[in-house]
Amino acid sequence: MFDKLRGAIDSAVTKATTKELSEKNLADAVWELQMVLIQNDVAVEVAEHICDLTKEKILGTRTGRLDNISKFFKTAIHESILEVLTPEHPIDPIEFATEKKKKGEPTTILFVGINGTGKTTTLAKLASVFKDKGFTVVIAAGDTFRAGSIEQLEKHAEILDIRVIKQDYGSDAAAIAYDAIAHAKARHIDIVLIDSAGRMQSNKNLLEEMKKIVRVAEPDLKIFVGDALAGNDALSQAKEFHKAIGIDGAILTKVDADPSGGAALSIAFVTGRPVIYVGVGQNYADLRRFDPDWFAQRLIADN
Ligand SMILES: Nc1nc2c(ncn2[C@@H]2O[C@H](COP(=O)(O)OP(=O)(O)O)[C@@H](O)[C@H]2O)c(=O)[nH]1
Ligand SMILES: [Mg+2]
Repeated sequence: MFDKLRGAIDSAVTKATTKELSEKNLADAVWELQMVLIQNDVAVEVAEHICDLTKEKILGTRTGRLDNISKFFKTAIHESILEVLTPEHPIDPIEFATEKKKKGEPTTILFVGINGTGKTTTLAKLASVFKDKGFTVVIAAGDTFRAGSIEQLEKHAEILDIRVIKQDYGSDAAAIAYDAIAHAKARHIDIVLIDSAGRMQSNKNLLEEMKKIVRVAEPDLKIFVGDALAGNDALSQAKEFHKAIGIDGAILTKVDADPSGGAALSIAFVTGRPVIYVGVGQNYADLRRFDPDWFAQRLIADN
């Protein structure tokens, strides 16, 4: 995972630190770093920010002698990446749901994102996580748009032994979400997971419909699902959804396909919302908590 970006950072560091780390060499090194970040799907503004932080850290801790320049440089990059990724408002859906359960209220989570990014699969993975932790779950079949989407959800629900609240194709997704929440309240079900249709972020009508779901269902958490392989497109999608409905966090899928990892950095920085999980495969168990420190460490090879 993320081997490409790690390799690129490593070669930038090596190139930069074979020389003495003078002011001029430092500027070159940071420039090199910025280039490899951008080449690996880190948005330009984010790459610039990371490089500024890295430079500050190096200049700030500069001693007369730099014995291990490479290690020093890597530490500065590591800290900078961590700073970009550490959210102001971290969320743990499990903790969140535990608190709401204590108050006797269901936790409602809406999944948004464009077609094929992995919303439905991710919803099913999270349903499985909640079930394993002893929560009861109901699913709202909010994608009434794409042919086969309700059946896809029902197949997951059958395997996971979870009820699906649905209506016909073409029905109002907001009404279905509302019904599912009412169902959860009446039956004391802990978690309501709301699927939604794949919306092109450029499609105004569909974004309006998304806003309607949020207005009617008032979900506790709105999670953007982005495809890590989409790189900078995933970032522009996240921006659009964030602007339209205000997301609380993101889940990045298909990270098992060894993408550069740049999208994770960009989405966290630009939306100011954390990446909560990453999808690492097609099975229910293939969902991992996203840990900024783990990610930052992975990006900095320690040879
Ligand atoms: N390799 C891999 N495939 C995934 C992952 N998440 C989803 N997929 C696949 O991506 C495709 C689209 O997923 P789906 O949930 O239908 O996307 P949706 O249109 O956003 O609901 C399916 O073939 C999934 O199996 C992941 O983390 N890794
Ligand atoms: Mg779907």
